[in-house]
Amino acid sequence: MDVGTIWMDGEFVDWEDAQVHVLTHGLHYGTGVFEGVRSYDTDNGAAIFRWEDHLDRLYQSAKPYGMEIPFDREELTEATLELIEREDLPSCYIRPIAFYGYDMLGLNPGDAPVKVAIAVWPWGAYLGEEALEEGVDVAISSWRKFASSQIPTNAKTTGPYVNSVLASLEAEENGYTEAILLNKEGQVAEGPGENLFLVRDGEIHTPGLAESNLDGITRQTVIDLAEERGYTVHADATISRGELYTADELFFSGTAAEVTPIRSVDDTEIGSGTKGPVTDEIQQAFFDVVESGDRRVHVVHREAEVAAVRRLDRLVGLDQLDGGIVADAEERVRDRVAPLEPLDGLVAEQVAVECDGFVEVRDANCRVIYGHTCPFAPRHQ
Ligand code: PPE
Repeated sequence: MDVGTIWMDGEFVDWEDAQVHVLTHGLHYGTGVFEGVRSYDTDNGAAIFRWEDHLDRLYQSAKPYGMEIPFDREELTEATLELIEREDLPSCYIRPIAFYGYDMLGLNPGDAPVKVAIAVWPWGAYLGEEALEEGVDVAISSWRKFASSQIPTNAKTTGPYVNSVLASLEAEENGYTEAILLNKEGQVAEGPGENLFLVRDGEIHTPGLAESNLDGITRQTVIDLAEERGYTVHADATISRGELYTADELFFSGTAAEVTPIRSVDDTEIGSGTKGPVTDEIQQAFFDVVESGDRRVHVVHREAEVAAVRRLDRLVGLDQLDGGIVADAEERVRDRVAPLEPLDGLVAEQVAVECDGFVEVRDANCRVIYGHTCPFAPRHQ
């Protein structure tokens, strides 16, 4: 991996120094939680897609394990932005991980320190560039997805990923690109690293979260995009194995996999055996959103943010900018971002506007140059 710097426990360290002790709790018992996030290179600079939601899930994943992540959202955000800048990787995959380090071995992590690291690296199409167009050949795994009564399936925990590893290995050994796992009851759960969608008679179905799958952020994005386009989406579906073979279309969703069509299951061709029209439309909509850097993407672009902060103290006519957006925004934005850079009295050629659920930075012509969400409003600001 051609990466120079990794952020670890509050510091930027060289690749070769990002090490842990061999008696690390997380290594022995899989007691770590992690995220997979993508940043896209957009006209507005590096845009980390739904970063706030990934942070939410990281902190939530830690809860069942009694793990207190000793860094707050701002610190992890700053570290990630700095890494992207240092590595000059506006388009990259981001891997934050928190795990129990070494104290004493034994199942209960007790006083083991919580270690945190973030790495960024270039990662192209997860299942291959061609897969995005042609679709992938998948097989039903003989391994079942672990049930949420055994291990929380809404947490992204390192250890349980051995389940996904087994399914992936088996699929590849048998000549398939990817697997689909059924849950304990024998219904469709998800892929080893993807959620699954089925199209039938123009309607879209995806296994509900009670089917022991991860609450995928891309899954929710796909649901939103499909509903916006007028599709009926059954997001609480129970899907039987048999329904897969007779589907009009199937596709995977995930941060790494993005929106990848499935062209066959167990050597049975799905629909026309290539990317179907609904998958195509959703895939297009997905890439439009993540690559455009528009307000529906959580754009986190340091240069723009810092520039905006610098110019805030000369803010004028704020409420005229966007049809009466709140006039007290100046104060709130100042509170939120002031620690990044001291205000230094530059001319107000850019302004920042914050109102319920989003932050925008506009240039002198009111063009949005930095935006934080809209339909996918972050739950935290
Ligand atoms: N299910 C599983 C089991 C899963 O690991 C992922 C993400 C998803 C669904 C989709 O979730 P989301 O990314 O929030 O839409 N898998 C990550 C890890 C892939 C890997 O090989 O590592 C990812 O896509 O980043």
